[in-house]
Amino acid sequence: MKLLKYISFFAATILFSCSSNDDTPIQINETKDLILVQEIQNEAHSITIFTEDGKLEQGYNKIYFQIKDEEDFISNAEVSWTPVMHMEAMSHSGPHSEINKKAGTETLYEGYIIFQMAQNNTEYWELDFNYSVAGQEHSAKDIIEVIPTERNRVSVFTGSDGVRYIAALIEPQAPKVAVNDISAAIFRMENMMSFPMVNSYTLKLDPRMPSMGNHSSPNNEDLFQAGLDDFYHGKLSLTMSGYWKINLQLLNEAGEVLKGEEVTETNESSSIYFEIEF
Ligand SMILES: [Cu+2]
Repeated sequence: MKLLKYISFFAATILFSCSSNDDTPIQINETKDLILVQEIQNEAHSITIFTEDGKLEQGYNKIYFQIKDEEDFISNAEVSWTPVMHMEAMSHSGPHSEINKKAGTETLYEGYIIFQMAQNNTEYWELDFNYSVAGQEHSAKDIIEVIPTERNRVSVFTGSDGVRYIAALIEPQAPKVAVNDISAAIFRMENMMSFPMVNSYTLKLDPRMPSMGNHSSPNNEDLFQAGLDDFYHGKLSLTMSGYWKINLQLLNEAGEVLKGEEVTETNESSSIYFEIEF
């Protein structure tokens, strides 16, 4: 009789935990490959921010978030965001995408931000959200942590045309000994808060291994906008693992070099580059 009681207790427990799981299947499914970065709250909602590795770093960051009230996920918000770096002498933003709902999900919003600088002891980034839910305007903001990267994934420079540019490496995220797909985004700095994407340029690449006589690799292809998206796409050939310096030259639509130098016997590296180590 006692045994039967135990069994029915277990059965009830299992039944209960199954039905309580059913209340939150969306959360479990839609963020299961992501890691929580931070939660930002206001009077009505909490915004939970995720990335693939749980970090925000200098350079390109693909970012996901959910908005929820006390009970439920908000799946139909119109959202915009602005990253702002508060520096000692001034504040500025960085290149950032619009926000879209991730295809095939109910609760996940997605976008990207390029942090052209990391935080330091006295200067920090803040992320501001503005959004509307059923015609009601809301905002939320908080300080975020933007850590420096060991290798250079973003380059900020002034072109021979006097324009300030930002070039950010997007992929490869996991480089291999192979011909890798490489992509990058290029922006110009219109002012401290506005960074439109630059179109119809060329980003020439010349990957080198400085530790091994500065050797290059065959079958690289320069980066162009291929028409699939606004990013620049090319091929990056890595013939062995280790540290590679990806020397760059930025050319405008007329083919004029705006920044960067060819690598030669006497010139070991370009003044603009990305770095990869794997
Ligand atoms: Cu800054």
